Amino acid sequence: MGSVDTELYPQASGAAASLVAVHTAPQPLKLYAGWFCPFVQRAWIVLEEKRIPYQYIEINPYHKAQSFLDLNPRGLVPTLGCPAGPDGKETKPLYESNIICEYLDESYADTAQHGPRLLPSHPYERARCRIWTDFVGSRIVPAFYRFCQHQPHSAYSIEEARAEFLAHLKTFTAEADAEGPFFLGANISMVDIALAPWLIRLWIFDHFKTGGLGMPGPGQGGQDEVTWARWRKWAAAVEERRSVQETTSSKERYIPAYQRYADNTTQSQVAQATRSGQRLP
Ligand SMILES: N[C@@H](CCC(=O)N[C@@H](CS)C(=O)NCC(=O)O)C(=O)O
Repeated sequence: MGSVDTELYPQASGAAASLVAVHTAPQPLKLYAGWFCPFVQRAWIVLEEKRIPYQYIEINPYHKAQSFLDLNPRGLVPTLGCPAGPDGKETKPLYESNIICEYLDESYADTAQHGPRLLPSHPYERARCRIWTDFVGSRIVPAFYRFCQHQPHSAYSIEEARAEFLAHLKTFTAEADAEGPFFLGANISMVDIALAPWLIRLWIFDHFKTGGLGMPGPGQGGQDEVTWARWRKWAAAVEERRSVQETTSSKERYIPAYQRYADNTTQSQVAQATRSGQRLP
């Protein structure tokens, strides 16, 4: 059953291929990645935002090599190989995209070298940043897959899946700083990065799903017009970001990968969890 997923296109393409090409040389910090993976893209965006030296290593996580399982028993990308030991020569693994992102922000904290921190320094702001990063992972991302994997025989309707997804985006946007353009204000932060990979994949609903994404266009938001206008401002700022664009592959390579989600045939752990109503891996 897993074979459908092992046939994925083997490497990054488009802008992401150019970025990979300049990150193939060995480095103490290693990103074990799948070019197609939105969770990987979070960590990859952080590496780029903070101008951290790293080596990009392409993995097909649906075809788990023992050497990869030795690093991450969950067998998921992203996995980060971190310099460890007294001389930094040992490599120790980390996984879970949001945790990797925080680790990178903390380890490369010199703002002169690595730019503004991605987690605010004030404890209250930092906690708020975590609430909404968690909201992305616990509400928006699961609703994205329920909508994407909806089938005519699903126990819920596509209208329900769409409404749930859009409602979560609205709740998120209503909490954003009024001016922005980013969630916390003028600077990009962890919250923006947590959602960016799914933002740039929203086209898949118009491409694959009857009725499409269904987000109201300019002037069509009714009583939610202000919120949707704020969403568009946020979305434009994130989509234009160099780190987001350069970690994105060509659309035609994503189409077969997401076809499997849209047809609900993929055996990825994310898809299986979605199908059985369980928490995402
Ligand atoms: N919670 C994990 C999820 C990572 C994840 O699901 N990655 C997918 C690729 S997009 C994967 O490695 N899947 C392998 C599998 O499903 O067996 C994270 O945030 O890093």
